[in-house]
Parts: sequence; structure tokens; C-alpha cells
Amino acid sequence: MRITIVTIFPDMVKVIKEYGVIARAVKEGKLEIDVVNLRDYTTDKHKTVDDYPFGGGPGMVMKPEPFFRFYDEYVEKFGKPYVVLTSPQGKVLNNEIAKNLAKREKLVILCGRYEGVDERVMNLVDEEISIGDYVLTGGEIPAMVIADVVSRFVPGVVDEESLKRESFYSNLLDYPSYTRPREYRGLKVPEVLLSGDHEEIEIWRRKESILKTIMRRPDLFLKKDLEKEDKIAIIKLVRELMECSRKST
Ligand code: 4F9
Repeated sequence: MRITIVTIFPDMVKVIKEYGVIARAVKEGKLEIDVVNLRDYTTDKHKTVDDYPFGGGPGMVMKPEPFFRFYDEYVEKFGKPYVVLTSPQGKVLNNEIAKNLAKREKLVILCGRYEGVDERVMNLVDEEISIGDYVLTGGEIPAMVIADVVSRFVPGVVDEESLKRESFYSNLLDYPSYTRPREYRGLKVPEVLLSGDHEEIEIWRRKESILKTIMRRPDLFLKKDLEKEDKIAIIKLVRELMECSRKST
């Protein structure tokens, strides 16, 4: 997959290619991430990318021409991409949206600014995406977030087992994880994790995930399609909680 990020701050965005899982995927040729400087598509000697809004008002608006000039060149070189604009007006990003974006062969992410992009640029845009209900100084960080979450769904970037486990735990918060040592400053790793009983471990993790999700993110839990594993975990949870409350009364 090829992801192209178009920005007036390419140096800010480039680092996404240089670290961790994404850097490895780029090196292995599973993923291409191009960062493009929008100013390279201006025609005046000051490389102007914004201008005053028609009708007046505060702030500047990003000019349409550089976006169109970039787009034409891109289509000539690679063919038609799927185009996303970062914008607080867009759909709020989640794993589901990211998974669908990862099916595209060519993805272009245009970094917007809050004051706005000339509305005519929308003729190039397939979808506006927000990363949350807050205003940022620009769309660069959202573009990096989108590129990161999409990359993880590109085949071969993250190992298949991890993605399977994540999807098995979709709409649930993480269960607690531990590593060595077994005891640190008197703090012990839960016994069940040392038992080697994988079925019991799976039930325990499911219980922890479900309980945490119900307590912290009931909105997420409402979206959860309950599998047999979840029902087993819930039965166990309720029974344990009943037992507990019987003991304390
Ligand atoms: C974009 C905020 C996407 C949240 C772009 C200013 C933005 C944003 N999600 N804020 N420019």
C-alpha cells in the first residue's frame, strides 16, 4: 500500500517512517509512505499556500490550486487514489474505519487546517476524518495518527496473531499484562497467569477485560457482540461477585 501525506510541514510528518513497526514495514517494502510538501505545488515566488477568506472574517484559508496541482501530478504518476482530508468536521476515526482504508491500494491524506481549506478542494476528497472532538493547530498529527492506525491493518505490517487477538477483543479494553519478575517489591503476578492452564488464563483475561470495559467504558460495551466466551466470563464474574457480597454481609 502507498500512503501519501500532503502537508506544509513535511519535516514534522516524516518521522513517522523512521521508528518501530512502520519503519520496518517500509524497509521490507510492505508499505510506502510518501510525505509531500504542498509548497512544491505553488507557482508564485513566495510559495503561497493560504489567503484571506472571501466575505471577511478571522484566519486564513488554504488555497485550492496547490491541492489540485498535486492531485493531477499524483494521478498521472500512480493513478486515482482514495483521498482523505483531516478535519474536525469528519467522521471520528476508529479501528473499523482504519481497516477499510487499509483495503485501498493508494491512500492520500491531505492535512487541513482549522480555519479551513477552500471548499472547492472537496471535489478531490472522498472522506473527511477527525481524530476526536478537539481543535488542533493543524492536520499533521491527525494525518500521522491515521497513517499509523491504517498501516497496522496492511498485511504483513503487524503479525497476524496480534491482529486476530485484537479483533477477538474488539470493543473491549485490554486485560492486565505482566512480565518477569514474578514478584517485585512485594507486588505479585496473579497466580492464574503462572498456572500454565491456557483455558483458565483465557477466561481470566476475558473477565478482566469485560469488567474494566463495563466500569470505564459502558458505551463501548454496548457495541460489543457477545460471543460464547464472553457469556462464560460474565457468568463467572457474576457468580464471583455474588459470592463476595454474600461473604461480606
Ligand atoms: C483534524 C482535529 C482532525 C481533529 C485539523 C485543526 C483536526 C484539526 N481531528 N484541527 N486542524
